[in-house]
Amino acid sequence: MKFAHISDSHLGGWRQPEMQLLNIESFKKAIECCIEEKVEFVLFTGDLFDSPFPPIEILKDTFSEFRKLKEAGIKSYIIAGSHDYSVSGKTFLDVLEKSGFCEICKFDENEDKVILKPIMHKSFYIYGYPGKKSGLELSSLKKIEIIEPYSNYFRILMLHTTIKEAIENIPIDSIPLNELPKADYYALGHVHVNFEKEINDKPAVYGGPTFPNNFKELEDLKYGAFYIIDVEGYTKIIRKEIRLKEVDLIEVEMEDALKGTEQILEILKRLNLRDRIVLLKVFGELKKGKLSDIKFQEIQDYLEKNGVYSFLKNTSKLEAGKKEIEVNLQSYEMEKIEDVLVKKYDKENPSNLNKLIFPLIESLSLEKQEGENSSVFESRLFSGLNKVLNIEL
Ligand SMILES: [Mn+2]
Repeated sequence: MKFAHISDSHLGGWRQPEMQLLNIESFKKAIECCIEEKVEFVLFTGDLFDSPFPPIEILKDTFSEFRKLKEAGIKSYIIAGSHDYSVSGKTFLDVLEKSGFCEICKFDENEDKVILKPIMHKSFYIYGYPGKKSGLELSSLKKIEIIEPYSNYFRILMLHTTIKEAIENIPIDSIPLNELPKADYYALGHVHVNFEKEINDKPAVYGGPTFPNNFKELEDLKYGAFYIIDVEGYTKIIRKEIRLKEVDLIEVEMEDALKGTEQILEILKRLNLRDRIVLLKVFGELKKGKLSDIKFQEIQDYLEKNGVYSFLKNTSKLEAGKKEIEVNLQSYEMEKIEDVLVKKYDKENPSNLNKLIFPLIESLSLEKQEGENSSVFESRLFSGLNKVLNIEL
């Protein structure tokens, strides 16, 4: 008997339309594979959606995928994640459940304890507790109890949180697995890493993401993934990579921004990047020119003409030389003025937080799209902000 574990799909995530498409296509691929493999059921361990109120187009696609599972006789069991959780308790996961496409894990919670109620599926007992914003689920997880199954049943514990074993020494709030009820399979979501480990002989697996969520994740993970778990005899964990497009990371060290465009184009011209995702990372300390001297639009036009699927850039490790502070404020370009003022401020008031100023300005300059309602826009805005501030993983 097999089941599948899908996590952190963040449907509706990504600002670039072609990346949003790839995100949903990756999810569809995972569902298609679950049907081909004839799994018993699929576990969704949170952040199915990127926000509690996803756009209609995303909902249409998602519902149609859940319908395919249902028509194939495959059950879907689900918990909310930190992104699709809402304080009011109302999310689109409830709509999915009410329309008969999935079952959300239930529990009783009071001040002293949290009792997880099992979903029983043949010889499986499936328990789950949702993730919340900013790791607020951790205090509840410390007081979890489960309604025990009959002895031979296979126990699955679904959680959307950070376990200590997955982050090692990074100072983030987390919970060690041995503080949780015993399970035969820990189906985890939240941290976007490639993590599968046996802890006390039992597998603990972060199931996602089904597609990387940002530049950094594309760089680290390249592709999305999900898992199939075969419990015939012994428990076998099979990682299924979802490779729809190849990813190329191009790193350019730069000293002279005035020659930057040329320098980058020269490198790109040597490569065949047709239909690939190009990640351009420019780093170094500028001795001449400034960031705005690099003509990224020209680079993008070149890549588009050569059939690149998507072009993403990251210049956060490109530091401006000291000269730049001298830029004349008489040049009325807004970006330049901001740049000068922020650098001046940073010099007078050094703080690590100053690094957040530009990412925050960029993130806050998000515009409401046509037909997008305020709550969707707001959650898109906040989700971007959270990423900048590293509130969510
Ligand atoms: Mn996530």
